[in-house]
Amino acid sequence: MRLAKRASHETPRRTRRGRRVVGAAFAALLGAAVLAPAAPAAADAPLRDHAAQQGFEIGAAIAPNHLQNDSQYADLAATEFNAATPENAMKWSVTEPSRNQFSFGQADAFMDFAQANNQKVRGHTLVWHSQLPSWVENGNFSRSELLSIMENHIDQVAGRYAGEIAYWDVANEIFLGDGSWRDSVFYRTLGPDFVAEALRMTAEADPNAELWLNDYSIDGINAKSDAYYNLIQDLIAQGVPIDGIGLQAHLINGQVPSSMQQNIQRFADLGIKVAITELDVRIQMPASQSELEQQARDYRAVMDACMNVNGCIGVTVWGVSDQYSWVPDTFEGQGAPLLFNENYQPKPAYDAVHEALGGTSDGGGDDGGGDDGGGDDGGGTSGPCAVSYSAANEWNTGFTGQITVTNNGGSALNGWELQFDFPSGQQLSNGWNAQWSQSGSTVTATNTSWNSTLAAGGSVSIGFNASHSGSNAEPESFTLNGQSCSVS
Ligand code: G2I
Repeated sequence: MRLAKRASHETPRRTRRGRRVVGAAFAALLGAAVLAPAAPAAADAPLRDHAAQQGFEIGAAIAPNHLQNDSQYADLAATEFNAATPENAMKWSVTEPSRNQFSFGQADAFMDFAQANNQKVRGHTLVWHSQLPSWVENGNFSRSELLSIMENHIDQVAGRYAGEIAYWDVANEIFLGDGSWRDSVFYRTLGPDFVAEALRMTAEADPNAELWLNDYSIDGINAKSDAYYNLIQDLIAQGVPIDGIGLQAHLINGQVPSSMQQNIQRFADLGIKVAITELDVRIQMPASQSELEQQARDYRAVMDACMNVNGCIGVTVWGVSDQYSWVPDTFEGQGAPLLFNENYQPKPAYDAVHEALGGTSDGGGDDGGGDDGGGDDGGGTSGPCAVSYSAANEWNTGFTGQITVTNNGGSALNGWELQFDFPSGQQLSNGWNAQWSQSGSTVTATNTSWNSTLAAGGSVSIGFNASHSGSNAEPESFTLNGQSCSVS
């Protein structure tokens, strides 16, 4: 039963402009620095530029204390990521350490940074058995008292940032490895219902936020992810609001579950969104070069598993650099789990994520400012369009193809169609960022509703999976809206 909602909040919310307004204002001020770039992202552009071109989110867990004390950390957090999760700043122990005494200094600092950098925010987290202050964890509450404590907490925290948070991790880590319910004050006092209650309370506190569940070790198909699959089906059947499931993906080097993409797909097939919310890949220290290369392959596999499924909206790494990761504090002798090392240098894993997003790591084509569309600069950007094609990831019987199409004409295309022929019998199986079809050897990729405009000088990155039977020659020519493109 829902409790009556209080008429007003105890602590007045700070007056905030809505995120979108803030975003637009900053975008107007800062131009390309914060906008999804209209011009093609240079090959070596930051992750977020490539991600933006694909409508994909690449996020990091961010800690406000490091933002203040470490400018390298703050720079990378701002320039590389278009999404952000507060690593600890919005947890219960930080926001409501004593009953009904709220403290938002860290959470506000985090929000200010994310908004200044036009980053989509994942609120983390409202109801979790861990990082609970002892007054909650050890309280002996009646059902109605705990419901009112939960409602007040959600109301104050989610309400404060209403309209500014894209996704809330409403309930975190509610199941154990065997798929049974985890013991917590919430489960003990309220039974499994606490999840539906928390989802409804959050919907009321912030009607614009998407409502997500989140957990670790549910990256592949197993008893624990089955429990979420069943719970989410039940919630949907009961009309409880639920928008997404976060797979944390705290992984061990070399151990990406083989069923990860299939698992993501089954949740997406339920009609909810999926994201990788806390990715890191830990290595037994000291990390050798070959372990770092294995780690890069793992990052790539996770990126591909998400990007290959419509409905998997983004990947967030759990920290900016190896410098401050939670891993060495928790797993003795293990570390180096992130994209940048402790000196903020990009690791092979960074290149792997960069390539998965459509960037390259060969530095092969930074033309700085796009083409003016008029003259022939003799550098391969003449003609109405340019295509770069790569068989990014090849195995015995198949491969992933990545294509970047650039409009070198002087005006925007409103609607586009790319065609090419597979030369050696390859067969398309699925694709993304375009509508894909194959007839005989001819493959056609047509714009989706959200990338139908291809600006003058703009580019779009699209991709597909296809099978081959041993030989995988690359297509030699491409047309865009019937006009032949230069190929690189
Ligand atoms: O444990 C890894 C993650 C698993 N999923 C939920 C996440 O919220 C969780 O994040 C970690 C943070 O990365 C750590 O930074 O959650 C830990 C707490 O369970 C965080 O650790 C805490 C330490 O336990 C505290 O001693 C410390 O004061 O971080 C605090 C702030 O640095």
